[in-house]
Amino acid sequence: MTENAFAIFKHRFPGDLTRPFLIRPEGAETSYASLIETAGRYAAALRQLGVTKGDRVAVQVEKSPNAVFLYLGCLQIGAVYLPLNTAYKADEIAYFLGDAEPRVFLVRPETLDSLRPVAEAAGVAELHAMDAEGGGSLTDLAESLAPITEIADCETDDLAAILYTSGTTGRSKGAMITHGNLSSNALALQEIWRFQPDDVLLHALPVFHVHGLFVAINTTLVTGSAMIFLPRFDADEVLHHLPRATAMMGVPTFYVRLLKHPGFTREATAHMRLFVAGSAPLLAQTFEEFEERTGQRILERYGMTEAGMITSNPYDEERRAGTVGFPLPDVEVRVADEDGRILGQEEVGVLEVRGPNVFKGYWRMPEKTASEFRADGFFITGDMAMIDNRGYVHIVGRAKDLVISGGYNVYPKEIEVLLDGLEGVRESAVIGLPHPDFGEAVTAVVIGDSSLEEDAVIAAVKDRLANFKVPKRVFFVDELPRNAMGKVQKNALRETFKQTFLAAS
Ligand code: MCA
Ligand code: AMP
Repeated sequence: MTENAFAIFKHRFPGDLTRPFLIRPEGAETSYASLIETAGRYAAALRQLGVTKGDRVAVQVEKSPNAVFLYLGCLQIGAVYLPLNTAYKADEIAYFLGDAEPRVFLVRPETLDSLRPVAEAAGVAELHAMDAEGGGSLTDLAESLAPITEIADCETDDLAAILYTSGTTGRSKGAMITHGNLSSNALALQEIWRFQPDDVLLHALPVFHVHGLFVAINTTLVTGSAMIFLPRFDADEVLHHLPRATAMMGVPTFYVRLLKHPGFTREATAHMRLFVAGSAPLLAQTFEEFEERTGQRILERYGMTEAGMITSNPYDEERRAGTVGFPLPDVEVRVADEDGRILGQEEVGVLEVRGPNVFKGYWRMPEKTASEFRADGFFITGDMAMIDNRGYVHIVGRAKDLVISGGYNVYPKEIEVLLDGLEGVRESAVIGLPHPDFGEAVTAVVIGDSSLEEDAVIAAVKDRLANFKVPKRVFFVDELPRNAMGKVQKNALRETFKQTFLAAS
């Protein structure tokens, strides 16, 4: 049997294909039969555009049901799905297209003209638009064609998707995700989180990252269950749709915002069986407030683009605040020092992971890939962790210089390079500061001419960076704190400015 993830999902669809897969906010439902048909039409459209197995299909569109069916159509023909955050600006897109060389690039109608030269420069053969409702030239083509029913034969190791993640050097890396990565993770999550066909997942995450795309959608697909598909997170909307849901997945900011809502009560959540949190650390305070308010314990899990979901708190046993639980079935984790020496329980080091969830490597970066794997196949996550004497994994910090804001990753180097290029800036250091809503907020500390102003610096980078990467504050200093090696001490800067976003809350 093929190892194509779509085939593995489809094998688990409900016997009764009229059952709902996707429920829109206004109530319209799309059945599993309709999913199969629409994905098959997109598969046919991609074929018509010359897409063959292994070709990349880059997509920067609004969240819509059709965007999901297109993703599934890609899997079906063995094409490589390349989702891009809608916040990315033309400069960022130019890099991804140049690196991944997709055959097709699907954009929003409003960016079609501005991205055309970018796509042409990268040699993209087919540029199409998809609107917020999922309509446009590619959908028109899909609707004019008969759906493809066959599923491309794929091995576990064949590429299913490329997801870009920034790096400590400032250059983004395309994580190569395989069919085996997708199916193994979805099946493991279904099992450990006890998904059942009558579950209804409230889906309010974006669908261009692992959390909203793979964790939420693929787990639903292998269960044959339904999801309520909201275009974005909005606390009022979530509360409105909660009565019909049984489970929800979110970044910590979702739960912080829900707890601010007076309607988020024990009664409103009494029928829910599961709230999952991840993508960024969930504060123990949020976990506790949530339990006080609803009587339920959020289930926190831990993952990353390169390895999907890695660990999870248990469903039945104790869910412990400040921990991310145990490795998923078939996944091994260990804590090691910088030289790869394996450490014991309760010792802090870098977390390493091995298993069917771990990606194949970085696209066209064999050396970078080699440097992030140990000889025995463990991937070095860059997260500082400790495994306690009960086996719970604690993420205690990051060895990598990374800021996570509202669940989105921001690598300081990328912003520092831009800031350093501005007239009047001599040097910059970008840090994450505690923020009551986003968890961490991107902040720049700059040495430069006395004529520099905060608003002007922010305005100068805004057009070139996704909005979540834009510094929320810029501070000017005469010098940056350094260690004996001359390296900027970001811990000292974080300490100096730590009250910035907390004071006003
Ligand atoms: C929006 N803004 C942000 C963020 N989002 N700034 C910093 N961090 C953010 N995450 C900007 C907006 O552009 C706007 O700025 C201002 O902040 C306020 O916007 P607001 O309306 O509050 O934002 P929102 O539309 O409500 O979005 C916040 C959000 C969203 C709902 C938390 O960021 C979100 O959906 N995050 C989920 C991210 C996610 O799915 N991560 C999973 C990655 P301005 O007015 O200046 O434009 S996968 C992963 O990490 C691994 C694998 C894992 O373990 O899951
Ligand atoms: P990404 O590169 O977007 O896939 O983000 C992955 C990173 O998010 C991980 O390497 C961690 O640093 C962080 N992360 C994800 N889940 C958690 C969690 N539950 N607790 C702490 N950090 C997390």
